[in-house]
Amino acid sequence: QISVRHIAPVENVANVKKSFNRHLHYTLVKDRNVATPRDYYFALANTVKDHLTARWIRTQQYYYETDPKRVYYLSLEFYMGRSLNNTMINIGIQGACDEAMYQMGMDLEELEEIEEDAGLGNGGLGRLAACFLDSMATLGMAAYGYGLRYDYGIFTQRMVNGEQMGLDLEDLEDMEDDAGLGNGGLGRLAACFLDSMATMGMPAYGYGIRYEHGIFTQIIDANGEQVEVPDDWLRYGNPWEKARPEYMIPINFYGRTIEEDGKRKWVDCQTVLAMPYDSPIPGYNNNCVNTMRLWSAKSPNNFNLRFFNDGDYIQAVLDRNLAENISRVLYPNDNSFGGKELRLKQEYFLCAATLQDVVRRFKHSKFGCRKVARTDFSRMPEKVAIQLNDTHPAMAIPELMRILLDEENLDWDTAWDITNKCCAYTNHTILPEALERWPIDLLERLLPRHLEIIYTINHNFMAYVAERYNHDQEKMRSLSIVEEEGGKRINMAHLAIVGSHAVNGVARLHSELIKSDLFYNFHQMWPEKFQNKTNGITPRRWLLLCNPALSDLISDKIGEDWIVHLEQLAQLKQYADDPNFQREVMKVKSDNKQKLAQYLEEQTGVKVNPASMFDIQVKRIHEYKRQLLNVLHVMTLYNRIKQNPNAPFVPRTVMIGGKAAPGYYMAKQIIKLFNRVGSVINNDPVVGDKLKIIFLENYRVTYAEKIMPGSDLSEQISTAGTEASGTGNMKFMLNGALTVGTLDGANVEMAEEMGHENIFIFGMTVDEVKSLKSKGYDAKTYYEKNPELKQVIDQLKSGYYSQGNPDEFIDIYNNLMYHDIYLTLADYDSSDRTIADYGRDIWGVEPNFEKLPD
Ligand code: DL6
Repeated sequence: QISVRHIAPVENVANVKKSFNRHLHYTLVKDRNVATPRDYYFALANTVKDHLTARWIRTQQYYYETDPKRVYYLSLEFYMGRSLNNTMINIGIQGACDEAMYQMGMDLEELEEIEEDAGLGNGGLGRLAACFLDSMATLGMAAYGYGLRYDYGIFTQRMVNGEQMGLDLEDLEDMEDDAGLGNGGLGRLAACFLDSMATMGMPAYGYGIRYEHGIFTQIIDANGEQVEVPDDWLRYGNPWEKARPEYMIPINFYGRTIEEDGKRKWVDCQTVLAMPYDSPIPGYNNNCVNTMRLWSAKSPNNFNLRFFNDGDYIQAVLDRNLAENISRVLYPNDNSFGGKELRLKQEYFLCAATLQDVVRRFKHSKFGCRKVARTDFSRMPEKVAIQLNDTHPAMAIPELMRILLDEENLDWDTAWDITNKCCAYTNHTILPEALERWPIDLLERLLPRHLEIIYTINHNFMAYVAERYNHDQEKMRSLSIVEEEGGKRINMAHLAIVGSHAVNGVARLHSELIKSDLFYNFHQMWPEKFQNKTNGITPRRWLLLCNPALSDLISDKIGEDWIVHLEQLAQLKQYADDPNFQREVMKVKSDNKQKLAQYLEEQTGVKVNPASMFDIQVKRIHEYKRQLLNVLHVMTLYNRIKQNPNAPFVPRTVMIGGKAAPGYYMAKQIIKLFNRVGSVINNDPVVGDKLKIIFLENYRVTYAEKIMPGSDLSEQISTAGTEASGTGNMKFMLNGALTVGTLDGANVEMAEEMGHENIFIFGMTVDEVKSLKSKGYDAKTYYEKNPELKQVIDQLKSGYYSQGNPDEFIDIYNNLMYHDIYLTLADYDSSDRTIADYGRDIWGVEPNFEKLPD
């Protein structure tokens, strides 16, 4: 489905066809007799890339000539998804490509489906980085995304019972249906005899009946558990990237520091090479093409010299893998700090490679000059902005210091001033378990020179704090970059704040919480550093690309400026009461739901009623996001249907999708519970079409593009104060879904923007959460007060959804009842709370919890 607003000029279509055929022959070395759909996809991707290349080179030349301030967005994650459709749209050739494929007997959408997602991210933080690249290119900024080119992105999620294999011969064999025209031994004996008679060359015939239906199929209910399959996204090659081996950069690890001629030196290091791969980032309709540069680790030829010297050549070659493991795989943790040495290597590898590039570009960029053109580093902040996407790339601060001090020979104060003015830090979470705190002994081994620099930064900073706060020890302890409790560690957020000139949160509420709680003392000291930058999403991918029918309808009414100036959507207000427009909008939604229903049936086998309300929660599975609250709600709806099957009920299809971090037991239990609840409800004839439960397996960027346009209800139900912003909430909203949500993250601003009458806000506010926690939250009181809640909790405990096995979900039960820091039960009957508030504050009526006599 593509936009039908523009007719492609014939010559463009002819060009696309010509270029496509040329690539099929000369790039893929295939003709139409042997080419596979994947070859066609690659031929088309290369064709589209051809259209980008001149713009890409010209943009970079333009930057080189005009020498604008460069923005460097450093991120361990770029969750890009697919590029083909986005590129075609942004450079305005989607119509021509569609027509060309059609004329050659192919379907553009089918080819698009062949592209692997570039899944180099976990969730919101990585997708935000990808959206920002699109926006920076569209706004004509000289921006670069710098990250890692992981060989394996975020794992593929499968729901299985037991072992899961990759696609192999056995899998394919399994796809063949059994000819099951027998009951057991007797029938199988007959089949064996046929084989034997044929093998013995007997002129034999088996005669029987061609039953329409053979022996019934027994469906063993899958366990509903997540297993992880590696995401080998580069297996067939990546048509969008360009390797640049000529710009490979050495990166050092380990070793020791010495003093030489009055200067610190880092010596005896192990070196790994960083190889850049560049991908184009086209702006929308502005001919600007920026660069995302991802680094891949390459072993140097002299890696493991010791083995070479011992003559163990084979071992030395095999060990090259060890160095290259640095960029092997994305750590699949979202909002949690794993603390692994390899992860620290990844973080430093990105920072060191990127900063060498940044400094080189700074020195060399001046009116096309090949020689070193700039030596005055004090001007660096005029030309360089480095944005740290969370603390993951915070080693950029000591690394930039190291380069300026040890390699460029600047004095400490000048180097510190430059570093501070260039760097800025975005915080994406206040969850304590996500905050990075690297143990000193690890840093000392891996990056000894950087630890020295961090110590000096902290020493100077502590001197400042001491002077400012009259040597207040408690203040000094709470602000220090070096933490002493529970083993010495470096608090990376503190390092990032001290080393940056700006610190921002990602939604108004979150930015306030940073100031009042997480970084309270820092804010007291440096209020001017703290800012808010509420997250956003690119309307190109999240409306224009994924929902062409709605985009066309909008453009027909208000023109196309909204694609770059989203605030223009407000013009649609004038049509809000127009019945024709309403009908057209509803028609688009219903077509999108139809399409989604069909896709879901193909994927899951569950028949979905497209007229039911599509109630969707898609995001990483995490206790704070409270998918469990959603599950409890589903269980409640089920009980209500069972109790009164003939009562009127708005049919609902409840969908949850998202990956659990592989080591996150509770998140995996939640997935399992949802699937178990689903298999009970979906197979209960009393329920029929009224309620269907679907787990959306392997939720990712591409899946989100299919889901958002067909959504009715968007679930954004985190405990107030825990979700920094959320961006899925915005994607749903842009596609016309209503939101049921707590006053958390960006929901707060969304509610203001759309008006509280257009959003279902429920649950505790941040202040209510705080006061409940300080009073002491006791889940039992909620459980005892609400009979519906009691029923679902009892069912959870009794094995109602686990074939009578009470142990299966006992950990969820115990967690909900005794250790739930996310206060799930307190928000369960939130409509009761709302009514109680109305009663007290407006109607003057107190709620009464006395049971009336039977
Ligand atoms: O800012 C992007 C995104 C927010 O929308 C989510 O609310 C937040 O949970 C997420 N944060 C992380 C934190 N990871 N670390 N560190 O992913 O950021």
